[in-house]
Amino acid sequence: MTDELSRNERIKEASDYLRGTLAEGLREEITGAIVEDDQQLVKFHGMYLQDDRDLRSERTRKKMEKAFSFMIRVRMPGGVINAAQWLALDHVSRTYGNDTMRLTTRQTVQLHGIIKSNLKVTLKEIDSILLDSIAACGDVNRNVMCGANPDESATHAEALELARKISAHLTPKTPAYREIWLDGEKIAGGEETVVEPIYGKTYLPRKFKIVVAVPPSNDVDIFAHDLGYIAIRDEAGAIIGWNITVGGGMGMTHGEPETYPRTADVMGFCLPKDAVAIAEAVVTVQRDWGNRSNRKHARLKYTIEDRGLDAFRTEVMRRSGVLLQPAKPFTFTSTGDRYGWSQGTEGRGHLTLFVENGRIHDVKGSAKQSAMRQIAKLHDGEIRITANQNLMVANVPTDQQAEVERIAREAGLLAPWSGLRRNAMACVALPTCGLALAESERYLPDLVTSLDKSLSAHGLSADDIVIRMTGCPNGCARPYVAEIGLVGKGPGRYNLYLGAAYDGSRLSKLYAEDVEDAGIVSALDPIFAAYAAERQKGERFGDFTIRAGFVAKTGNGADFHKDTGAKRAK
Ligand code: SRM
Ligand code: SF4
Repeated sequence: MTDELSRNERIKEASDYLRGTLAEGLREEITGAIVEDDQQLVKFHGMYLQDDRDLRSERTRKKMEKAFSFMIRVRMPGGVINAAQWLALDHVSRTYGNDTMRLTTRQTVQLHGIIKSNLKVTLKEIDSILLDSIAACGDVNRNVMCGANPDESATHAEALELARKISAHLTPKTPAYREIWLDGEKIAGGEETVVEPIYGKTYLPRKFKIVVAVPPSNDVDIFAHDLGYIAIRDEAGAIIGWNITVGGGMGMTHGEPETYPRTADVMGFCLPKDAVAIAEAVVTVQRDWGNRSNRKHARLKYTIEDRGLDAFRTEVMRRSGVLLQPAKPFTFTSTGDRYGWSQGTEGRGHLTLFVENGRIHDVKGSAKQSAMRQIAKLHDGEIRITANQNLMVANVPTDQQAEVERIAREAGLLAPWSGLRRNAMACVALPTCGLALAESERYLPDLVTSLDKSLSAHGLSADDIVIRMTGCPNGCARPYVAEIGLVGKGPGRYNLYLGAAYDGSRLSKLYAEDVEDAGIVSALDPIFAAYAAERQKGERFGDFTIRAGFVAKTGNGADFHKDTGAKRAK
């Protein structure tokens, strides 16, 4: 491995705190794109340059430029917004976007299809509702997630407060966003320490992700993230501190075993007053220790594998001045959402809705976007986005509950009967994702319909089984911590992974490679049959596939690629 800095490092260094030539590029009318270096920088402002891949070959044939547009990802700590903010995002998506809103696996909204000339007006509207897209992408701390569990209102409020504090503390301080997108006045550059006291000029070696979880729900999939906080409560239910997890991540590359998903380690316990200091120390250690020459080895998970957890913990304690205590016991039970109504305080209720793969739009027979608009006009409380690409209408007064439920039911937003569909997630993939090797969001719903026939034949239709699909191995729907993981290998072909834990604490293992889409049901049907016939009381599907010998148990990290260990014939 060479120590030469990666190209992205040079782009960041030369960017004058993320300005690059973005302002000039926006004025360039001859193309719908921006220059390559700015394509990297614009991510730090929460945007990606994309093109419609369905139109690529036709446009190439006609010698036309690709159908370029931008995706904007809003920053929304804990996924919580109010109804007025929802309505504004809905308006923006229909006025400047492609008439859809996409709820993401990290509790926010993506707007797709915004052409270059509409970027500023869109971001100004977003700014007017006190939201922004700063650091929603790029080599910085991203949207901080927080468990959405509706049954734990008081604890949720505390967890959300921590998520918001960490988000505010780690948001880049460069004025570039305001200058470029909101026509703010140019503020003269200063010394590095003044402009970005935490990140410095070259920010982090790679993206960085933080979550806050409230057991027993692991709805945020804490073990898939760089840094996590697990709420530890006393007998009365009050939070007495946080267990800290570090070094989780999903991304890998097919055929490159030195890249792998990894579940986070529990590093210790801290008191509430020290939680933000720990976040800053973890981030700065990664800033200084992370690999800046090889972007495929730059995430915190590799820093921890290379340096060891003990050395990392010692350095975090040294920098923060916090003495981490041994981790306290905790139990997670599931990663899914708790659908339907749950009771909040003061007679208010929370309704968790099912949004298939997070896509909010109006199509024939299902007007989800219009329905959500109606709900947001009726309801003056919160709307929460969950880490499972779902929505919660929170704090609904008793007299509005029946009407909210009626609107949701008519739009198909109530949870379905199928245990598989209730626990399914797919990443965006085609046509907007430039890295997709196979379909995901547009294919998983049909696959679930086919798998449901098989499950139903074995009497398993209502069983909660977690299935996740991604169009490439980057893992945006966290497929390696799903009981059934399908990862795109090429058009119509997927790798099938089995054996992850239902509570999100264990990675899966490769069961079958390069399965054609038509073969997925026949690969899984005999395993469903065996599960129905042989499972022990309460045994989860992921645990069963290991005990029954379909795959070996994955320990951690590099172990992921080791022998599948299958003892049972396919
Ligand atoms: Fe992701 C890149 C979509 C969550 C790992 N991800 C992308 C890009 C931006 C493609 C690109 O770089 O050009 C995708 C845009 C598709 C599109 O058209 O919208 C994309 N990622 C998504 C979303 C929208 C998937 C979804 O269906 O919800 C999620 C947005 C989250 C958010 O709101 O911030 C999303 N991405 C994730 C997650 C899950 C998570 O964070 O909990 C992961 C795995 C966890 C992790 O980071 O390890 C993830 N995305 C990646 C990676 C691989 C990173 C790595 O370490 O190797 C890439 C590619 C990269 O960074 O080079 C990527
Ligand atoms: Fe795109 Fe791959 Fe992420 Fe899916 S997993 S959205 S295909 S980068």
